[in-house]
Amino acid sequence: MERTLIIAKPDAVQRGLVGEIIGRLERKGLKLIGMKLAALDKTILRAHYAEHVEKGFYAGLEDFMKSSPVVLMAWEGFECIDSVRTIVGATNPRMAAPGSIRGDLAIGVGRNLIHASDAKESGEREVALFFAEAELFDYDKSEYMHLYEDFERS
Ligand code: D4T
Repeated sequence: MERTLIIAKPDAVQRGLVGEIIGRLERKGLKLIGMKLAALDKTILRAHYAEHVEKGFYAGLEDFMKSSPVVLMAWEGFECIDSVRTIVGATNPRMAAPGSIRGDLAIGVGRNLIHASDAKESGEREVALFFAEAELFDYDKSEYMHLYEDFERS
């Protein structure tokens, strides 16, 4: 099963949209395996956004990400990276499909509500960056037999 890191960004917390985001991922059938509120600092943001640190928008992104607590979540599911990226929508909310979180609920690129890992490797790396192993939970989800074929559940 793949893991993805979801960050409900400061705009999601301030706009009261954390429950909406969690609800959409729950309704898809994904499994929440870790969750906490956190204030992110420069060091962890620079590690998380390493590929963007030299870009023109980075300073504003870092200030924004420090402006309020965020909700950090780890979710698990069969090929969940792609399905979550589809639920989240395009980076620019104005181009995001209707029905996606960003398409329905956001406007600005720098206020796009949510981070979601973009590949299997980044999902593993990002979950490990924000969560200790003891903060992640392995448990049975009884609905799995109604969500997955056998080969998808292994
Ligand atoms: P994240 O990483 O937050 O899930 O967003 P995406 O994966 O969809 O987009 P990204 O990595 O390209 O951008 C990271 C983060 O930077 C903000 N951003 C991005 C911004 O403020 N201005 C910009 O021009 C771009 C491209 C939004 C998301």
